[in-house]
Amino acid sequence: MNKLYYFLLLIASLSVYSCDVINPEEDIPAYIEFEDFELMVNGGQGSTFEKITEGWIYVNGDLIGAFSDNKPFPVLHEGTAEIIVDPGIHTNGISVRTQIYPLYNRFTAQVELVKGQITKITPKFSYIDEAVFIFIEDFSDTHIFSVDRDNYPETFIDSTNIGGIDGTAGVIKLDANNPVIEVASSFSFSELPNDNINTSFLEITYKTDIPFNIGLISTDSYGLKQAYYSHGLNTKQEWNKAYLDLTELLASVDAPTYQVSFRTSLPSDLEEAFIYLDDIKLVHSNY
Ligand SMILES: [Ca+2]
Ligand SMILES: [Ca+2]
Repeated sequence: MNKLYYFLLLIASLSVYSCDVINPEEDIPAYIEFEDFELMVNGGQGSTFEKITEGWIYVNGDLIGAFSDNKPFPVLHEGTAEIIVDPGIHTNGISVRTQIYPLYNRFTAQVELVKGQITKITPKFSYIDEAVFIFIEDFSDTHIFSVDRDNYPETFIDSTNIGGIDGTAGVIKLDANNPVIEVASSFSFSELPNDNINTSFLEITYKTDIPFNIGLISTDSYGLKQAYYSHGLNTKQEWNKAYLDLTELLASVDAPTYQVSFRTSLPSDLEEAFIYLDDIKLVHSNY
């Protein structure tokens, strides 16, 4: 018994000793936690509502990884550190397609990191200086989505004051008598890049009872129109924001002008459905 006791004591003291060797004090990590991500806007850039899902963080030049908010993560740095955070989004509303949003600036800051402690930060992003806004539709006045392309005059985008994210919102109502909508912008836009280098995004804030499609209607030099419904968004009961990447579509179609359009139809198992839209921004870079 005594022998066993001393043997265990020896093991215990050895393991304490070896812990000190294997895990020297320097290896206790400091933690960083994103409390939130915020968008700052200037006049003419629409609302501050964003859907930044991850921050891609560098600490003193080392890429640590991509982290969502309210989840502390360890970093093996301490003291004053330079951090850079790039804004991660789910491109086209699809969670498996994460990328850094090219139209927002990266966030830089100096932070104090302390071993065993969580440093909380709220990265604040803004649009890059090279961002060009083709239009912003906030539904505060007569809106641009007035071209009715379906055979149902009763389906259109109306305005509503339902608790939106930014005042008045647009609303589409479908029911059994009026089950289809296809609307396009009354303006055609010609200044969109087709070089596949500058990026073009349609940002859209929405909540919807049913999936709907979003796309572009091109008009070629002979005046012929062609619809490309390149994107779809699924049912969302809470306000959500999607960043729809139009860059490749614009490069492949390469038409002189485009309208932005929406379409959907009522599924047969529903009696009615509502789609709410707001803060729609067509924005591209211009390097
Ligand atoms: Ca609004
Ligand atoms: Ca209609």
